[in-house]
Amino acid sequence: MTTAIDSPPQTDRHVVCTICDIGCQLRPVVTDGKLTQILPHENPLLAHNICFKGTAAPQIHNHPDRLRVPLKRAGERGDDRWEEISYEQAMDEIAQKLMAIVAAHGPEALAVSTSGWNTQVTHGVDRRFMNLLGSPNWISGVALCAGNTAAVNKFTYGWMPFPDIMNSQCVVLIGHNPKRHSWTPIFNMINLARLNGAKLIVLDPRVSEQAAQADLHLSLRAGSDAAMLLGWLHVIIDEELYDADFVRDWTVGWDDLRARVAEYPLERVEEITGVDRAQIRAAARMYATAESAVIPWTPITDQQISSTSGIRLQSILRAVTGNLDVVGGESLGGFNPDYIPESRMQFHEALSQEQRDKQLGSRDHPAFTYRAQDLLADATERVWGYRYADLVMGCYMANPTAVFRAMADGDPYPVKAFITLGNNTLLSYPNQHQIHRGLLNQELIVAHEIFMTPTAMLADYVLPGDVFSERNHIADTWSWTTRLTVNEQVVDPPAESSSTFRFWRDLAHRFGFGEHFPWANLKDVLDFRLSPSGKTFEQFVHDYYMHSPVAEFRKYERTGFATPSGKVELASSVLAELGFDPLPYHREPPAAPDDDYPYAVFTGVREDPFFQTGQRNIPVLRRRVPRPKLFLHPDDAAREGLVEGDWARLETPTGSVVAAIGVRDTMKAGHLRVPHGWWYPEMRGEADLAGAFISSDAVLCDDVDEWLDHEQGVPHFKGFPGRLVKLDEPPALSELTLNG
Ligand SMILES: Nc1nc2c(c(=O)[nH]1)N[C@H]1C(S)=C(S)[C@@H](COP(=O)(O)OP(=O)(O)OC[C@H]3O[C@@H](n4cnc5c(=O)[nH]c(N)nc54)[C@H](O)[C@@H]3O)O[C@H]1N2
Ligand SMILES: Nc1nc2c(c(=O)[nH]1)N[C@H]1C(S)=C(S)[C@@H](COP(=O)(O)OP(=O)(O)OC[C@H]3O[C@@H](n4cnc5c(=O)[nH]c(N)nc54)[C@H](O)[C@@H]3O)O[C@H]1N2
Ligand code: SF4
Ligand SMILES: [Mo]
Repeated sequence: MTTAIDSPPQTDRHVVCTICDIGCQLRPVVTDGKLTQILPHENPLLAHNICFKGTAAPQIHNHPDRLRVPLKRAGERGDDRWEEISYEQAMDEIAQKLMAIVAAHGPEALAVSTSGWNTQVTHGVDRRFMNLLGSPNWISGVALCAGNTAAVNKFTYGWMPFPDIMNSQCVVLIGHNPKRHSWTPIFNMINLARLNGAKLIVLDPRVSEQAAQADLHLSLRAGSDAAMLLGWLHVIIDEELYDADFVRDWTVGWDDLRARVAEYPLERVEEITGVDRAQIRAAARMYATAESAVIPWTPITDQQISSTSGIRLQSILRAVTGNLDVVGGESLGGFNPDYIPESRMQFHEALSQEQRDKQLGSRDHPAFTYRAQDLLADATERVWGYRYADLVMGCYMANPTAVFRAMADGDPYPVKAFITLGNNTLLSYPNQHQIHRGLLNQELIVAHEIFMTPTAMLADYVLPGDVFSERNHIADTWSWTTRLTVNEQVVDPPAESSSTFRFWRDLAHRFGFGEHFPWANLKDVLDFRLSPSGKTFEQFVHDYYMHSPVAEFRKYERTGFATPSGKVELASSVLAELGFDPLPYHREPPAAPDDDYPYAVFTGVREDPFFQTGQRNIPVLRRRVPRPKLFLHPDDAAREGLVEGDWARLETPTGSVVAAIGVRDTMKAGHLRVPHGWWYPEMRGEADLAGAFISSDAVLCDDVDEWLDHEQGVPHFKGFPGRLVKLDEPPALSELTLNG
């Protein structure tokens, strides 16, 4: 327990923390109109769901650098010089400029990038506005995290499952490494499952915290997950460890799958993954023979060159081992009948086929674009009652790389207006230099932010956002689960700060779309979305702090699966129709480590005190990790002449970063582990864009086509070649960064 207090302050209100994306429900303490403390929930099932980022919410929400008034660019783009203007003036000017761009280049010249994790309150109205306007070019961090998994899961069984970890007898973590201060609720669930006797299998190149306590740890080569899972299927088929009844009654493509899997005998899988075949066999047996088993979602296979196959293989394993929609397995929840889903709010039916066809990236890498997902519309309607199932926001996206190319080079058409909300775009996708070029080439950039980030510094208008203590919300895990969790506004937003909902509503009214935006504020939206329950937001908050319908298992026996065949598609008809291999496969990246670039680099490491690119400006958190560190094995460090605390430059053919060195015997030899999201808020005014190019992992990774996953076009963050150059002098950074 993090909060040790003798007599807890009383609070009867509820908030959902959005500092990271797992959404713990917490108790706010308000003193004199300010959020002064955050406490854990008293429900014993929720009481451990809090981390030190959550308890730092008062320091974040009351931070002196919070953006409070709309800003208009005063110097050159990126100069970070501003004029304060009124909200109404900002909205009028934004609307006028956007109208002119649409008139000149068409509605597709607007692209939007948003997180949705932290702004939470978009309610699909961003898509509603874009669909009414005619732009299909919406992108998000969810293209690299869970949203793309959702889109690919739908190919196999028509939904994105959520694992019933606590009731499961076996938990498989594919890299994913929840910790006490990283995705705390999932960490707690895994611990509970283990107390109940569950086995833990971890696939991770290094000995992660989860790997250290696993029953089986498979230290595979980075980026070889699809091959590993093909090996598991090989064992499961060979030894007949699958659920034969389920396979017979509920799947299509079994014979094709068997033939494909036969191409991956364990000798081959051992060679690709570097893991001993006896261990591969042991893990496959442990998973397939467990009474119940889960493979919780992992970002690791979202960010690889074989991403689509890696995700599909997890879906296939869940299905053929009989773990779909059973207790201790993977629930296919469906929409909560009491709440109008975001998919309905988005109004995709308003977007014409002509505009859908222009969605950037959909020709070459269609998996999470309309082109692929529309092939599931009839099945989705049949099973789930709506033609659109935008699970985890990730099912109708443009391809980020294609959007940044269009922004930078006007190819295949110009994108000239860019709106970014709760997303530090410059650092949050691959190929940062291309993103930068794209941003410099815009006629209009609007950033909706709570702090001045490097991305916001490049904007024409910066609008101040609210935070979770300042707005009403119901968290619905983006339709991933059926659970509804209450967040109440407990303080007023500072000065002119307001929600992303208000931004879209006020823009829509200026564009004449007012009839489709009848809600005055978030309470109205929540009343509308709760209307199927017969309750208003106020009544709902009075009656519940968390609410889920009673779970129904094996729903597919009643409805079939939401795929074109109504079955689990082991061979995907959607992928086949799009001209891709309908079966999963392993693909090697175009370049392996060699004499010039001897290491396999994997990026994206999460540090406990920060969420993604955020919080480096919060002293209580920054003190815990003052500088970026990249990690390597002692043998590699010795060869490079590096010791703990040295500084080095990591170079790839695409870019380079500097970071301090951490030597760890838990690292896998030949691999480098690089953190995500570093910039230096304290260097604002001293370094270009507050040091956004010094240590950001986004500069390292290329996104030319041969480095992208075929079907989705996502980049390969897990195992690209790099080399180290020791720095004789520490880099020119601040005292804080260098010495903590
Ligand atoms: N404190 C904190 N917590 C967070 C976040 C945060 O920013 N801060 N972010 C949240 C978000 S959005 C996400 S997506 C999650 C991500 O969190 P995790 O899923 O835990 O991801 P990472 O910490 O990047 O890496 C997890 C493990 O993957 C291993 N790994 C690297 N490459 C490979 C590979 O190719 N294959 C396999 N099998 N393993 C590999 C690494 O060695 C590492 O131990 O964390 C969430 N939790
Ligand atoms: N290069 C690279 N790119 C990545 C990853 C990686 O490892 N490397 N990881 C990927 C993953 S797993 C994920 S989940 C995504 C994450 O992508 P995002 O969730 O978009 O995370 P950030 O880009 O850090 O953007 C969060 C921004 O939102 C602001 N913010 C926080 N709360 C609020 C709010 O309430 N209102 C408003 N308006 N703004 C707010 C913060 O100040 C911060 O600047 O990135 C993906 N992109
Ligand atoms: S794990 Fe921490 S940061 Fe994430 S939602 Fe929970 S308290 Fe907030
Ligand atoms: Mo993520």
